[in-house]
Amino acid sequence: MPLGPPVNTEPATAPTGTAYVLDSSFDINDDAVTRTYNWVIAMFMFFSDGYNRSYITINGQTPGPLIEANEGDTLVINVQNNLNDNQTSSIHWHGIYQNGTQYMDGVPGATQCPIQPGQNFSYQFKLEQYGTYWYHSHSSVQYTDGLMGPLVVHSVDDPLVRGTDFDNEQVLMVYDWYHDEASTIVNELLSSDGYEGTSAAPSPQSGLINGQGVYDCSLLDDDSSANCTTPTSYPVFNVETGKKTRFRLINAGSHAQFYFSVDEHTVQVIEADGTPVSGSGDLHRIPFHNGQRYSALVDASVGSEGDGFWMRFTMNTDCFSWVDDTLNATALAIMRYGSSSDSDTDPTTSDWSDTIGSSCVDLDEGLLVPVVEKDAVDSQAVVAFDSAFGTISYNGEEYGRFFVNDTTYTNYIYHPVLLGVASDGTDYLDTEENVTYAVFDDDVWSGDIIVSLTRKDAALDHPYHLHGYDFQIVARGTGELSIADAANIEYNTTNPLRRDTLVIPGGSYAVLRFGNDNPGAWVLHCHIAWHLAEGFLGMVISKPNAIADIDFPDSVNDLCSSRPDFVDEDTTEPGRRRRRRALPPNVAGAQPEVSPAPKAPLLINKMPRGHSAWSRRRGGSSSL
Ligand SMILES: [Cu+2]
Repeated sequence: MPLGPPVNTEPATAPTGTAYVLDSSFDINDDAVTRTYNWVIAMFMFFSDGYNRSYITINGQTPGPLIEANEGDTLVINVQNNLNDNQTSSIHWHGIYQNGTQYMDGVPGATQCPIQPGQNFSYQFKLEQYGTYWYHSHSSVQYTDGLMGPLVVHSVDDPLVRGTDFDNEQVLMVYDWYHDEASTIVNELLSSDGYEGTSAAPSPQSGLINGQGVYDCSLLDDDSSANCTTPTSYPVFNVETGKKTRFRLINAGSHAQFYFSVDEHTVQVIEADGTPVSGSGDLHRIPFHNGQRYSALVDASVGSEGDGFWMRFTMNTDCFSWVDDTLNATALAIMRYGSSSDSDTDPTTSDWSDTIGSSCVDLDEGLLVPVVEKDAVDSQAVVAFDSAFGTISYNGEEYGRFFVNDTTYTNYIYHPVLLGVASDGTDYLDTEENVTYAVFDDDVWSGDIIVSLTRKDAALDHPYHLHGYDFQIVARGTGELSIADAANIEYNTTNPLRRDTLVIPGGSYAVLRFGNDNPGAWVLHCHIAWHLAEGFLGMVISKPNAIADIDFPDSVNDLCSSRPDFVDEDTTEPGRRRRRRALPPNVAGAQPEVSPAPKAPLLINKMPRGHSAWSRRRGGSSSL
């Protein structure tokens, strides 16, 4: 199929109105069906928060279409990549186990080769879980530019029942937004100069809620403000007077942890990353970080028909290394009683008085008790991941990178590890030294992953996401936890919280226990898109012998064989390591400059104490 224009000039659309409202007519008792979606990925201009720039869209929409299905259904998503400039793509289904369809996890370099421009790939998998999930590109930083959307799975087994526990449902996708394209930011971030002079993750400009926001253009200098028109109204979300709404919160962001609150309304958390929970009590604010989801129950019994209350989505800037003065840190929306979409009458309500936390941490897990109880079983294997920020030297220049167990992830997108292990067994891992692996053998049915943020990465907090599983958080603590010491600590094995994304604060560790029952190559990474781009990823290999028995569909093998001849087999991603001005022009048919392939051992220089990248950390310590 021929590609369209590089950027479509007509504006993209946001999922306004009822696009993300779950309809009560959706029958969760239906027999299992196959649901088919046809998506075209392309770039459109848009101005969601008032600032005009390009977005990566699905069928012209950003964020993308809601997928709503029942447990037991099979999803078929035909993805047509119509991006130009040789941009390959992929879609990852965040939190979906993919047990038996490991090659559909959507991670180039781990579970598949990427989808070529002009190519169509069909993701097909069965849903064997329920809850609030989302999907996003796992190619470069495309999701930061808008290529993502919500995925909600119902089940007759879900203890949270519409009509009993809540009356209405609404998805709220919330994310930090950048006025520079993410591809531009990441190219500079990975260069020796960094972005805005630093290799620390960038500060966003605003927050979007379901693709809508209000940016104060006066924060920009004259050059940029010519491209910016401050919107005159806020997004409106309706609630039924006297009824309970389940807001399915998804942090689809790339850096910012958000606090969610509604003026004069307490909220209860009833689901965390697909796990129904109880015990949160009445909260004023809910913090949620990149990749995390919560269902927040709001009882519309405070006001009366037509009343409006501010909904606040406030970034926790304590999670940032530096804050730009162009940041609008709070995204506002109007929660309006009844069906009026009036966006002209602003609420006059006041925020809760409790301050936004001064640390970058999860909602207390003690408040999130799984309703479907599951005690942790003893683990038979334990691995330890630590992380570090440092630099690599290449051709006389220094580049800021993250390291997991002293290896900075270099993603060879045409060497998917799953396919390599399937053909060569774990010997394959000895030939690919671009990532840290942890192998959980076939006879292990429960494993522990220790993640420590202490040794050389004690200054930052990271939201960790594991693919292929949810895990039980069986321990947290301060300092570093070695494998030897892990035998001597106390574990919380009584119905611990299960989730797939957690925040690990700097200077601490967490122990993640998982059932090793899903053969595959599962990435474990920081969900801050910028940290991932800088190499913050390790890999968990589950049941290597079972991987050898996987029967790959032809379509998956074809992705690898359809690499064009002019594209190097050792292409890495994200590429284009040079400064923006030095980048070669994107000529049709030409491949952007490939990153140097650091297969030889790299000289690793740990970043010295007080380096400028961290000394800009706002209000925090700069010590490493
Ligand atoms: Cu991180």
